[in-house]
Amino acid sequence: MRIHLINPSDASFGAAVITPRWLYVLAGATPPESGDLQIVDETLEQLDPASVSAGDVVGIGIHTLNALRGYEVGRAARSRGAYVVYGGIHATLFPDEPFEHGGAHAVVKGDGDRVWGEVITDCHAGAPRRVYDGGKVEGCAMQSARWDLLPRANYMIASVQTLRGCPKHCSFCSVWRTDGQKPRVRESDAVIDEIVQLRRMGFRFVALADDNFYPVTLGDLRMADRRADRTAYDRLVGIRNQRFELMEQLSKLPSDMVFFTQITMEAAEDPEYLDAMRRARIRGALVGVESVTPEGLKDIHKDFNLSGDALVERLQQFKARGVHVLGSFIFGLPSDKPLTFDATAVFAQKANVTLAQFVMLTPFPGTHDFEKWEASVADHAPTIAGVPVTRYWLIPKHLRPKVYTPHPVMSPAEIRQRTQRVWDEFYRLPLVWERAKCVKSLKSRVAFVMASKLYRQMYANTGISTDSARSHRAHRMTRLMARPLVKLFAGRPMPSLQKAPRLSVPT
Ligand code: B12
Ligand code: SF4
Repeated sequence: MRIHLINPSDASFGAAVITPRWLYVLAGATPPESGDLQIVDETLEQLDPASVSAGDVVGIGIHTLNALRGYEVGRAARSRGAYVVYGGIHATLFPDEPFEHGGAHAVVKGDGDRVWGEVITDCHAGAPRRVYDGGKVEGCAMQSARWDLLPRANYMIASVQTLRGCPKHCSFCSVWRTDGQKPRVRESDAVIDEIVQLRRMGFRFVALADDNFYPVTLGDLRMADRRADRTAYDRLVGIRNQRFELMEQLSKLPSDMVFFTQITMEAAEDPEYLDAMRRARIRGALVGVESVTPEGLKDIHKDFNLSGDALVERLQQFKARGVHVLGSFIFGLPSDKPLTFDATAVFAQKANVTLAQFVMLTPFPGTHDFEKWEASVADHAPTIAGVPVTRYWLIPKHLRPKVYTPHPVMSPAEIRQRTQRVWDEFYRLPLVWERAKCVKSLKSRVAFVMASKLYRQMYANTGISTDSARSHRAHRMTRLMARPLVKLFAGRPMPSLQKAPRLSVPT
């Protein structure tokens, strides 16, 4: 009997940018006596259903946009007699759906770190429960990943989590609900152990795949400090100290390592924090700029962000302190106008962000935006292929709309076209080459240009470049670029790298 862990994807490229962490965390949570483990990341290659046999346990992790493919995989596995178990954010939010569409025997809600072993035991006994609640595992109990099982040659960047949860409550994001608003910080030693293991395997680039790397702001501290009861203040100071301790340990790792993460822009007010990030070689951070207008920020409950010149200044602070910004922008907010697109394109240049993504507002389940939208269409939601649009992830991909919420002044087609134009403008070759000056050697500049182009190919998902022949060409190009990029991103393996008490780097 075997255990299969499957990361579903419609598109496979032979190589991928970032390791899907959940696969290797669940591999770590799989009791060794459970049987052989087969890990399939469909962003590399599709599952061969013949590899699944009767009595096997098949774990499938789904987020909203790959749920439909996940259900297809689950039905195929069930028809071969396997036990089919779903987990991940989408299964957590819609625990009944995998039974209806994906041939599920069981669903795990929340974190799989602790509960996965129990699920396997129940399946082996022939009696899985319908729903398991894995809850929100505390930082000290989070499972480390089994990187020894990773096909090293297929990934550019590894992913390690240092905390889960985010204290904010942006209207388009579900993380603060599913992962909680209380940051759950992992122990630095566990994080560093994983990174040392990854460096031994030759990974130089590591994504710190946290929801928000800056969980305690100076404003939070000031507010807590005003209270007579010191509990909250002491807790926040404790979390802040843990962050500095982690960054101190990261700074002791080999000097060619590069980390990046996701962070709120409030970190720019905290030079001490940014300096610690630079010393830790956290060279890049995705910053959710979202909108360049105050009205846009209000639309999404992100009043803690800035707009206008203050925003430019804030983003430049990151760069001034050695942290490059991947600016993330959302188009299609209710207050957006045609001019907003041009203003955003100009802004991205002016703020000198190193990379950028321009996403179209998508009502993801579990968010305020989704609830508002679902309530607004109530029981008269239009249907496509028999599926109400409020369950858009169940609509076959080629029929799925790209814009869902009606906009007061623009049509969906206009939002898509304008968004695509901003992507195209930002990733024009001469501009990318100019931005590539942020790295020194010619090899690094070439890697930067290729990575920028690949990023654009993979994430400019406006539906315009993904139509027809252009989509096939883009797909082929991505496949061709992915392999050489893995090589360009790789570092020298350091099999004898040691940690503790202080890292000694072999010469
Ligand atoms: C890192 C990250 C990325 C990275 C890397 C993705 C990768 N290859 O791993 C990048 C930048 C590429 C990315 C891209 C996108 N992402 Co993303 N990403 C994340 C982030 C911050 C962390 C994911 C992670 O590694 N977590 C660590 C692992 C260990 O945790 P986990 O996945 O939650 O798994 C645990 C449980 O869910 C459970 N579990 C998971 N699977 C299974 C399966 C079984 C069988 C069981 C038992 C349990 C189980 O157990 C695990 C251990 O506890 C999450 C936020 C989050 N909190 O999850 C968003 C998140 C998953 N992303 C999100 C989105 C929207 C996207 C994009 C669509 C963004 C965009 N507009 O382009 C793209 C989609 C890419 C794609 N097609 O897959 C949303 C998904 C929302 C949703 N409802 O689906 C999230 C939740 C963020 C958010 N703001 O809401 N992402
Ligand atoms: S700051 Fe980021 S992770 Fe936190 S709620 Fe907002 S979008 Fe989500």
